[in-house]
Amino acid sequence: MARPTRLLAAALVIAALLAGCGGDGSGGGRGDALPTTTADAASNGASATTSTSSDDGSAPTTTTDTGAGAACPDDDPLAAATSVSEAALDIDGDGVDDAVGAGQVDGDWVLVAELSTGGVAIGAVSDTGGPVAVRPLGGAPIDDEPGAELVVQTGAGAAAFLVGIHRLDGCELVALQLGADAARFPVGATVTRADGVSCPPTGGLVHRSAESLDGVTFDVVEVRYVVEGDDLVEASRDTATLGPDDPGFTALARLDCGTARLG
Ligand SMILES: [Ca+2]
Repeated sequence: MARPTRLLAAALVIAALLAGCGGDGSGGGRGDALPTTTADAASNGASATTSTSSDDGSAPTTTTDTGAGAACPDDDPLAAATSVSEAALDIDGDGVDDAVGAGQVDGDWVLVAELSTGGVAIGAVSDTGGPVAVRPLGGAPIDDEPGAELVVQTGAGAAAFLVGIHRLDGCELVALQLGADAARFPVGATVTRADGVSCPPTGGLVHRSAESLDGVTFDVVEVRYVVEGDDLVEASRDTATLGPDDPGFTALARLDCGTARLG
């Protein structure tokens, strides 16, 4: 049986984790402490982008999957949106930050990236959780295409935020899928549970899920995903048992994806 003093210590540790991830249990109030993430810059280096141009008449047209912002429309649907929030992130991979925004248009959450290579890319967040505004948080390179993937806050609960990932595909900001649904990962902690997400420099995405019976020692499952098309595919799965003195314990509930910041 766990002694009360150990439970108190565990509660203090979890409180520290919550402060570190910006979640205070109030469901995503703005201005909370930011996570202490230290990740590499989101840009993965400049990559020349090619604007498609048509020759006279019959030249075959070639389209690229990413980065061809010049081929995208200029209309910005956020011009008429409410609850707009913004972030800067190099999504098209030319080494220059793009202006990313999220807002509500006729009740639907819309993502927009004004690409430095020209034009506007648009996406949607259709599956939200909790009464919290959808927000672009920044991001990191996750797939093997040029540019960073966008981490989006898609909801929040009592002790955790929900984050999803969008990638640029042509002129669309497509939500990465996990199984049949858009991927959504919790980030946060209670006394007996912690969830965190990392974007390793080598690419892919890691979700840590930790549970505890006594609030002191946590059984951790760490799943690494890689991107195949628009899908997150499990590449490896590791388990560990961590206590407060183990390296990595205080990172269990963090969001550690490039420039992405909760709060
Ligand atoms: Ca850019």
